[in-house]
Amino acid sequence: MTDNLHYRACNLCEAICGLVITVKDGEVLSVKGDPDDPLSKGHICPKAVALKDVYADPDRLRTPVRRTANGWEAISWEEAFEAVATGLQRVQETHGKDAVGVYLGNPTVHNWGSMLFGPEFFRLLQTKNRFSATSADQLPHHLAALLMYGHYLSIPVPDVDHTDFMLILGANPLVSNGSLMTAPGMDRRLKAIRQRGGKVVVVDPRYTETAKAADVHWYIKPGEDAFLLLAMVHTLFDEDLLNLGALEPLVKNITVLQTAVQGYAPETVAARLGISAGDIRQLTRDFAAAPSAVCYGRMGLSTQAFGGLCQWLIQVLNILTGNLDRRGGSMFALPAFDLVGQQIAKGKHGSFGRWHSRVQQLPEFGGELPVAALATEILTPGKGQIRALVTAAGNPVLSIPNGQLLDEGLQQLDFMVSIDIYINETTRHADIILPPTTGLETDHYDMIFHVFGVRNTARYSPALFDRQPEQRHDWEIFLELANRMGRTPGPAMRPEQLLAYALPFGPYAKDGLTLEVLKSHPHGIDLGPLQPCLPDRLFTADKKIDLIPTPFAADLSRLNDLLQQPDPGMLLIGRRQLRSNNSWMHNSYRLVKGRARCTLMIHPEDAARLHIAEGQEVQVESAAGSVALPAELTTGIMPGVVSIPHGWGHRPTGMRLSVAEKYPGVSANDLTDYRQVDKLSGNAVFSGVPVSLRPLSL
Ligand SMILES: Nc1nc2c(c(=O)[nH]1)N[C@H]1C(S)=C(S)[C@@H](COP(=O)(O)OP(=O)(O)OC[C@H]3O[C@@H](n4cnc5c(=O)[nH]c(N)nc54)[C@H](O)[C@@H]3O)O[C@H]1N2
Ligand SMILES: Nc1nc2c(c(=O)[nH]1)N[C@H]1C(S)=C(S)[C@@H](COP(=O)(O)OP(=O)(O)OC[C@H]3O[C@@H](n4cnc5c(=O)[nH]c(N)nc54)[C@H](O)[C@@H]3O)O[C@H]1N2
Ligand code: SF4
Ligand SMILES: [Mo]
Repeated sequence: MTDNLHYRACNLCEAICGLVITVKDGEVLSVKGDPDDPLSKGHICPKAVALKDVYADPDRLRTPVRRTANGWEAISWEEAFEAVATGLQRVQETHGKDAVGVYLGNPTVHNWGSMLFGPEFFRLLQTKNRFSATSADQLPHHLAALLMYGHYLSIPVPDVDHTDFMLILGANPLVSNGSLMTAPGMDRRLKAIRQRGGKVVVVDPRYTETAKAADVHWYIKPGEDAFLLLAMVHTLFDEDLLNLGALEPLVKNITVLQTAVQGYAPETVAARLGISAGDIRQLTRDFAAAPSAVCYGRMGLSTQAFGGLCQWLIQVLNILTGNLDRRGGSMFALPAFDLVGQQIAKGKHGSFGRWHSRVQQLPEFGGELPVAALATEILTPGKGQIRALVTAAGNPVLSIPNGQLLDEGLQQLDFMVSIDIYINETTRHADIILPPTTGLETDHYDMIFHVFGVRNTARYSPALFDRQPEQRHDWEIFLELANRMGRTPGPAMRPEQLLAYALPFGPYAKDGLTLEVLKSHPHGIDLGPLQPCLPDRLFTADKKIDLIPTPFAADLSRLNDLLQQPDPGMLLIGRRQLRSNNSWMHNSYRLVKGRARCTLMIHPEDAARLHIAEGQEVQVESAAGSVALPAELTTGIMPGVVSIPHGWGHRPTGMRLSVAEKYPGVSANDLTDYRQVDKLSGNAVFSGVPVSLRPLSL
């Protein structure tokens, strides 16, 4: 057989980079960036090569397994489906529908089969106990989008390729490769802003890779961003810098907003922030004066106690300066598979607060409850207690607050099933694991991340390798589970057929975009830069943007309470790493080899005060638990703040991850606390967790 070139989009993260893969005799020889992809233009990161490791990983499950007293035993799909249906039905018959919980992890949104076929199965389960990684991540963005633009996915993205001023808070796209901003190659894009005379400002408790690529970096104490943003909005009013432009007729409640921000003059909050009032005012003036500007905030802003307020205020800043829906500002993408348009056509906008979690009283969003409530819903007896769990593409033991507590909860369940490719920290508790195909074995069209593209593009990727007869795709698993849970039996359209069906109703049908056209463009198709679309794509009932929706206004009093609270001492934040992908790619040797990366970053001043030396083991303790890991002294972190990357903490036993087990690290989520949440949205808090440190003897 000769070398074969295969083009596909990487579905590991939001950047959806185009790849060129060389294959010979069923083996991947190389994975490179595709220079002809209109969005990624050749960009690639080290994880893409690991797609080949996941494909070939001997630890990966390819047939269903059942946990027995003597270890895991392979079973047939028929046996597995039967056991799952029986297990779930038995629990629901005895304890009610809500006794079955569901947790969906991050790769769900990177897998169109799961996106298309999962919902019917979950609907048939009829449980209110649904959870997903959303509430450990971007829930505050959805809340702001729902309350201001009328659909929870109407999240504007920075028009990075045309902006003159980018203010980045709590995001590190040079490592994460961008999030809620599908923008592969952010190093190149940020450089281009500066080359055309623009400016990049980063606000982050760490001097991150992105901060290094910016013109200006400010440190900020974790969890204080809402004060900075309020002071900036205050300054816009105070110094008459408002410039709504075309947005003027679309906004409402501007005077209510002005009154609400009156108490937050830069001079009032400066001392608390450690940023001078003059600097805050000047930043606001520069932002307002730039021909175009965009404020963007990601994980560092969402996963803090005031995530909701932060994401609302970012919208406000962009709107009041006329930068929403303007070239170079904050714009809405228009994807070929128009998920938002399709949902609006069905009258679906999203929902918030229709019910609350039983124990912690956290609000529902989009039919889901916050993950911070999952462990207590399993562990607290009473009506509505979760007694069986379905996990799909998730590893909550490592990814939700107080993972240790969840680990205990999972041991008490009557029944658990996981749809996953690995036996890991979470799935080791399952009774049955149903393993799907993954990565190179799946065809792919990105249903979600084109919604957040900084440019409109479309790309269909066929599977590189056929699935083996004994394997099943995620969508096939969900379809069969739905059949067993009461779906009207009968054939269903495959993902590819659903796409073929949807495109002729999509926004580019007029340009002749069909699946056939996509297939004949293996590098993807460029659909052009983002375009202004308001008020057409404003989905609120009155076609107005409320500048201060009531839930945000009400939450300001919780922020003000912070002013009375004593100094919490040392605060923990997280960090992402280029060669990690949340918790699940540490079984690829090429990604974990080298110096141990699960370290405690600490400023040398703090280290000296606490008698901690470089490399020394440090006991880190929070209200939730404690871990011990080596210190990494760096001036690239704010004094008073320490950082631990998440996704580590691999267990020594009970899993089938022979490489990851050798590079265990510790789990940051044994320190994060389910009781510390953004009470408004219910989102988990990973930034600003109070900790104490103690050096362990050398
Ligand atoms: N402390 C702290 N905690 C965090 C974060 C943080 O920054 N700090 N980040 C949060 C964020 S943003 C996120 S998104 C979550 C992620 O949280 P999770 O989604 O719970 O965790 P992942 O590590 O992404 O786990 C993915 C799982 O999917 C499986 N998998 C991989 N590919 C496939 C597939 O194709 N199909 C199926 N069915 N399964 C597959 C993997 O084996 C793994 O078990 O973590 C959150 N937790
Ligand atoms: N290599 C790699 N890429 C990834 C992932 C991965 O695990 N590895 N995960 C993917 C996922 S699921 C997601 S959601 C995205 C996330 O993408 P990003 O949000 O870009 O990634 P993070 O590194 O979490 O960036 C958060 C930043 O916020 C800072 N920060 C922490 N607390 C605060 C605070 O209180 N205020 C401010 N202003 N800043 C704060 C942190 O120091 C950090 O630099 O990345 C995706 N890409
Ligand atoms: S940046 Fe993301 S999409 Fe691009 S190659 Fe890396 S993992 Fe894949
Ligand atoms: Mo995420």
